[in-house]
Amino acid sequence: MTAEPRPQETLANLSTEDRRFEPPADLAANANLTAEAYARAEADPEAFWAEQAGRLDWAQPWDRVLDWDNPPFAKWFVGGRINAAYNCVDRHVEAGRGDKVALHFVGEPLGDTRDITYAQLKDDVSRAANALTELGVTAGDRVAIYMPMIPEAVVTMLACARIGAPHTVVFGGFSSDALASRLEDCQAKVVVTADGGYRRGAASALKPAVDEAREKTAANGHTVEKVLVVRRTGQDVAWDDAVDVWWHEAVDAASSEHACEFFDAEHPLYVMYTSGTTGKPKGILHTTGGYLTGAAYTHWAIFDLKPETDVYWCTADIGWVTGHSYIVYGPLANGVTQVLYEGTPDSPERGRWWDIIEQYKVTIFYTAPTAIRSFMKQGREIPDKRDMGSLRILGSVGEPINPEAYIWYRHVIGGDRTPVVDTWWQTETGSIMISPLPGVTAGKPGSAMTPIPGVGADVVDDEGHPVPNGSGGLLVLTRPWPSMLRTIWGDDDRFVDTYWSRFKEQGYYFAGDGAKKDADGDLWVLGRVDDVMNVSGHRLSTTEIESALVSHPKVAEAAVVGAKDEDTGQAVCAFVILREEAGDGGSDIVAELRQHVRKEIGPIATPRQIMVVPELPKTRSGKIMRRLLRDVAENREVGDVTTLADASVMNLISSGLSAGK
Ligand code: 6R9
Repeated sequence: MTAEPRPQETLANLSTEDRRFEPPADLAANANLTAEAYARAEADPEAFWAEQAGRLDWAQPWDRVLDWDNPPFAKWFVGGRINAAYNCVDRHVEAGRGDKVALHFVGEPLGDTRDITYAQLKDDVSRAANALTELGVTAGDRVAIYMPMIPEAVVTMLACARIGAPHTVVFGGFSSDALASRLEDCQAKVVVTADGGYRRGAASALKPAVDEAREKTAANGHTVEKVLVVRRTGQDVAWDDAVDVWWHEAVDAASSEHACEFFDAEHPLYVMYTSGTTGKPKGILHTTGGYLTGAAYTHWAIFDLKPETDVYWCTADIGWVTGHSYIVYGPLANGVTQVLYEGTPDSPERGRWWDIIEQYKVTIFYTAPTAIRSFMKQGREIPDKRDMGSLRILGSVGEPINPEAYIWYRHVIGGDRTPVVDTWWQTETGSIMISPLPGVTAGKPGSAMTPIPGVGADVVDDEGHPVPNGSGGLLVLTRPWPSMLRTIWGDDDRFVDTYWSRFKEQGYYFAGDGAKKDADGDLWVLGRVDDVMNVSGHRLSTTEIESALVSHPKVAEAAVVGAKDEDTGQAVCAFVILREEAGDGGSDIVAELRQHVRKEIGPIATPRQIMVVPELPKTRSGKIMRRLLRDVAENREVGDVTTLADASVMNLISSGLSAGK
């Protein structure tokens, strides 16, 4: 049954959420995947995955779908030969779709737009492939990419794939230290960068960080041989003739003819570093055939993609896995037209995203809950001024989406026409694993619902037994899947330890997330297990309490951490940002919010402390860095802030707190 949308102020939390949204009838009638796919995939997963691999063009077909003889080291589509760039570009041109727009590039400066067709993209990728070869890159060499969200970043990734050189994209907001450690870990031979990029109306520099990182790696004995530099902002850059090469000289002069070589299905495609909770970042290795199969299939199935008519937009950065699978590899393998946006959501003004949707008539939109909540904070007047009637499917990724944010997204952005697909996956999984299907599933706000056809997932207890409906436990994937990580770069032992040792006996992949099954057996991801608190022996989810806080009409955003407590083991500490219209919240705001959580979840969840703050510390991919908030809550010196999108946020929080005391 489709529930009436309720106003955003309505109280709701994960425990009492009972709204359901059926798929729109016309979408269901024309859906790419229907309910029958679940049983078919379950009956013979390998046959199902082989069918999905058939979406791609192979130079040589595989002789074996899965080699799982030496678990957890998987080989998919054994013996097959394929080129990822050929599949993302050439084959569309060869099929007569060369004039179709691949990328509607929207730069941050107003009016800085460029449409790039598949035929142009093919020429650009070929030129870049020739230029990289000229710089000495051969199959197997690693190329680091440290760039803003501009077409050249996409072109470089595909050029690397085309010549079999695994890329490692390092987010442009990362520091030179973070860049240096990644360059060293994967021994990158070449770095592709830009002089800078645009952020919030100003040019910010990138090249100096590359210079610094190169010095640091040199001091540790690793030489980056060449740096290829795109001129984006025109700002002054230091130049070393022996190393630095301008893109507009090397690439523009290169030939647009490039015969592509086909590689083994298991040839490394890329390494993506994840921000591990502690210690050295993990270089997650993805290979070609299986990864591309997973990205193309899920993008087609979960967004019900109609490549002829859809205009797709994913707001992720390509420095994040979502940008890899759902800007570059999935959408381009599927030949859709998409928007590529360089900037921030609110520059030069707050309606920028909605203007882009209106202008390009975007039909499928994929973003993160953190963005949705910040728009909620600004109020619906801004999106309401735009016509977003083109939208037909909305996606969410990156963290659990609170029911309130889901409802607002569906209601205000989607005009109540659009299913919301809450997609659970990880850098390690390569593609979406758990999600509703927009033409099949009656969505529940806040639930990622069920594993998609082909994927096996479950929630288990500490011994690895599936928990009954109505209970919580640990999220596992129960069988291998094509886009699974193959190892951690250079560290097979850590790969086995981190993901496969906890449920070794069962052979399950341990995702590191807590989850619960509701009465219907649908899955609710509760967040990282290290974000699950234990208060007086009770398991409490940070997400659940955050949801309760956000359901209060005065609260825009909330982050909850468990801080050490003498009495209860851990205590709940909450950081909240108030909605603009709530002003300072009034003198009783803290008591009011504590009472609210008490009422919503129960006395056990009542925060010991609630701190009203102007901002929350977030990574570039929008994840709240709870580790830093835990430092504040436990009165420690704040730890490493290098992966924060904006490192000054912690000062803002600390100074705000001391001023308020
Ligand atoms: C794609 C991506 C992975 C972690 C994952 C989980 C959280 C992602 C989620 C979600 C609840 C969702 N996560 N999607 N939690 N619901 N729909 O985000 O990859 O950066 O590797 O993060 O993000 O905790 O384990 P990555």
